[in-house]
Amino acid sequence: MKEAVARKVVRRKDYTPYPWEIDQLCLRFDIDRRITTVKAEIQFSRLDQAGGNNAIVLDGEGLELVSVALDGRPLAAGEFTVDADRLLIHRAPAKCLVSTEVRIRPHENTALEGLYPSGKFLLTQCEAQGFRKITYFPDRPDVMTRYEVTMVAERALYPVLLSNGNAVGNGDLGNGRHWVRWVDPHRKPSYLFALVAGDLEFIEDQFTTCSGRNVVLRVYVEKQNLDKCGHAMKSLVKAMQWDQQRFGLEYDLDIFNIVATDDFNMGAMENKSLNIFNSKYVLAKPETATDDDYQAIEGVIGHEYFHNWTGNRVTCRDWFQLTLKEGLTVFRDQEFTSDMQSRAVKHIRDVRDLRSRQFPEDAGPMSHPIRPDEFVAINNFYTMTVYQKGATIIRMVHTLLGEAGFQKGMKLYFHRHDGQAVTCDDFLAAMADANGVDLKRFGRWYAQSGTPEVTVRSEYDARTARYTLHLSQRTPPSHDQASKQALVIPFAFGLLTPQGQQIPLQLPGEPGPEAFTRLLILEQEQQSFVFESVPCEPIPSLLRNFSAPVKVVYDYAVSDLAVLMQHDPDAFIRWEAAQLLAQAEIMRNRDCLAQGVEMHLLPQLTEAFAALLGDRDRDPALLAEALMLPGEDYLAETMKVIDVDGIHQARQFVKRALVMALQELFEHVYQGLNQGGVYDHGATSVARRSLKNLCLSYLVETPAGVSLAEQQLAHGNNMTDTLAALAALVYSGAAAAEQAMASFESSWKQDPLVMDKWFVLHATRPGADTVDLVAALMDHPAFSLTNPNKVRSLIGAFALGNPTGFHALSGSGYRFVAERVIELDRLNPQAAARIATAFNRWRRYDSLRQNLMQTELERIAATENISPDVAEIMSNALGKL
Ligand code: 0A1
Ligand code: ZN
Repeated sequence: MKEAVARKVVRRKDYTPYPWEIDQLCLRFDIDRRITTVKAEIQFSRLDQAGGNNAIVLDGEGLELVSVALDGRPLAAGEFTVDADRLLIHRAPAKCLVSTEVRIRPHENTALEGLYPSGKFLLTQCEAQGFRKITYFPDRPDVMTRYEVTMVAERALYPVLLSNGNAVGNGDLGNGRHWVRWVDPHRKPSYLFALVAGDLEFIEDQFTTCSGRNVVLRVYVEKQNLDKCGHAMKSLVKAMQWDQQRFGLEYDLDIFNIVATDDFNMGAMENKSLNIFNSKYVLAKPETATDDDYQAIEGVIGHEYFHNWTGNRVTCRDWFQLTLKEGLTVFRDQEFTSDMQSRAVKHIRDVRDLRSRQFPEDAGPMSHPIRPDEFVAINNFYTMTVYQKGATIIRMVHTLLGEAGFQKGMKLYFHRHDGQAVTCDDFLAAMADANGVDLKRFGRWYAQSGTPEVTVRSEYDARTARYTLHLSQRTPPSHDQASKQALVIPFAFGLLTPQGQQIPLQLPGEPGPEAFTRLLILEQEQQSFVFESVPCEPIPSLLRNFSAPVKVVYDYAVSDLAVLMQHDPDAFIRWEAAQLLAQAEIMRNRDCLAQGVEMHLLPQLTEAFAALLGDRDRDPALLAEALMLPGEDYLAETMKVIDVDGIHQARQFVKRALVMALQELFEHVYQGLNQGGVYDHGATSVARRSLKNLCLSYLVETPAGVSLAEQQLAHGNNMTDTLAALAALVYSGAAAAEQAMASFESSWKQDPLVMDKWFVLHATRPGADTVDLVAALMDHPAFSLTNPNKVRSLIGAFALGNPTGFHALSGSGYRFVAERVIELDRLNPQAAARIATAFNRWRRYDSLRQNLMQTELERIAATENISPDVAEIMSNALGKL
């Protein structure tokens, strides 16, 4: 149901504390799919000494109020006011009990916030502001209290009744109904409340914490999925162990439950001891899940579990501080994955993701600092910036302080703030105080939006053997901030000889060289660094390990990139050099196209790729990353006016030309890795599969490669190989693709998560006519506009992951997506707003496309009753440069 509430701009500077403390909240749910009754008893104490009678303001949306009482006395009309988004009790004593009864209608809830149905069960989603759709309450993260929750329901339909904390009692009511009571001893904000009711089954394990607490671990799913929970459970145990070892953090209750649902707006939710997951991040078996799925499950399970300390025990004062818990928890889950898998591969993938999705966000109309200053719909701020850039900023703190210093800071943070709702400044203060350093200037990263550019110049004086590095920084103005300040940029740096040897680095005044990598701190607009005793004109190795979220501007000679790619000690730099070589070659060919010159491949890239493919000592997973051509979205960002078709054609050309030149090598590597055998998903096998399938993605451009893909499809015993072969066929436009897709569909039509992959492949097939297929697939029996996974896989993948389809010159892609945004907005504003961001970069295209997109933006914006979520995206996109 669409909200009737028109939201206004909320500003960080307007924060005021809630004037009441809440000692306890007792909830009683009478569960029914059509009408659920919620009774709440809230124990209030006034925080100031104001005495006398004060008003109490409670949030509430879409609730049918049955009664409200103060200290047991029903209130008469005139003693309270109810409007669309709150309940106001006019006069209340300094200590009082407010009792309310409301009715809600879960089966009408398609927004998937509050209490809603999924399959045959019911569940809740309260972050950020969903609790107010369940009962009247101060629904803000700085109001923390203890919860006692009683659920009553029909036993046959709802045998399992879960909430936060420990189950303390249950009983039968005789009439086919039963009840269960849960008490959570930890005070928590309302966004961490959860409830699940239905016919679910579970797998169980046990974990004994470092201080000897026995914890029961359960993963609840619908019956048909019981065979796909093992990996999630293993991941949970690993996460619990890792948090103890690396952060010294222990679990704090006797039970930890995970529930998987097919209907979820996001990845998962960290509700206290009752995590709720999109089934995409729980369910896996080799036949249905890819290696990437396995890794994502481990990462998301880790992420939600780690929130128990970074988010739940210490939470956010207000929603502007979202990155306090999210940036920090993403950093923690990245470290977890790095410790469990390959650190270098994880970092490279995160950088690729940041550059292709966060950098554009930071340069577009929704640009915001990791700690935003204002919002209309908070749900629009669960962004790449708050999460991924936020994590990179935590990573810089880690780089500056080192692991030991960072852990000291974390200890002090928990010591000071356990049980509190705090701010990003509190976090930085703990880090600074624990280490005796000043992070005030560093704190600008929280306040400033946009991606800084670091321009590099250098000179070498052979006579004095001195090398001078000049760094200057500039952050382009953004729509939200006209002028920018200099930031503290940790810039990891090294030098190589033209033969690829490392040069030890010595700064003036130092008795001798100290290291091969130096962490330079750029904090002024311009700074120069001199290195002594440099024996020859060196090659600079810039921003090793991607030590800051910046763009480096430096014009490398192609020959220098080849040296860096082969010899730099830093895996990120080797990868980056290969990417820069490929990027240069693609963009040069794009220019050829634009000038009507025939496209052609220069030998350097072929030589570089031949060297990579022939390198037997390299980790295959890293090789696969290096050989993957930069994505079209990333390349697009390098152009002033984005040439959608030119980029696509040039990238395709380079890919084909590479495999023509290196077919034997690609085949040799492919065959060497394609040895069949029993499937396992240990790190070595995963790495080998990733290189093998990367080779296949090139080879499929040749007739021989098409048959390899067909064979792999016929004989594959796992979804990684199957999907890679299928994708190769689809993206290369092979004639065999259609039949392969049809037979995949008939094998998997009953499995929603596998069908999502099938929808994505259809939706991302390049070409102006893909929109027709996408439109037709909306009628497919496996598709549903009310299911966010389906919407993301078909419409989202098309709008955000298919440049030549979405930006088709006829405008058909734009029109289709705009219509879906409008349609979806009536069901699920949060999901609609995400799709609507596909139009954000409209001003970066040619004038024809700009006009077409503007028309659609205006049409969406003018739609009657558009949600505040979509309205905010539209007004930013249209209003500001
Ligand atoms: N806190 C969750 C993300 C999340 C946010 C909003 C949701 O519903 C509107 C659901 C989940 C996380 O970081 O995993
Ligand atoms: Zn999170």
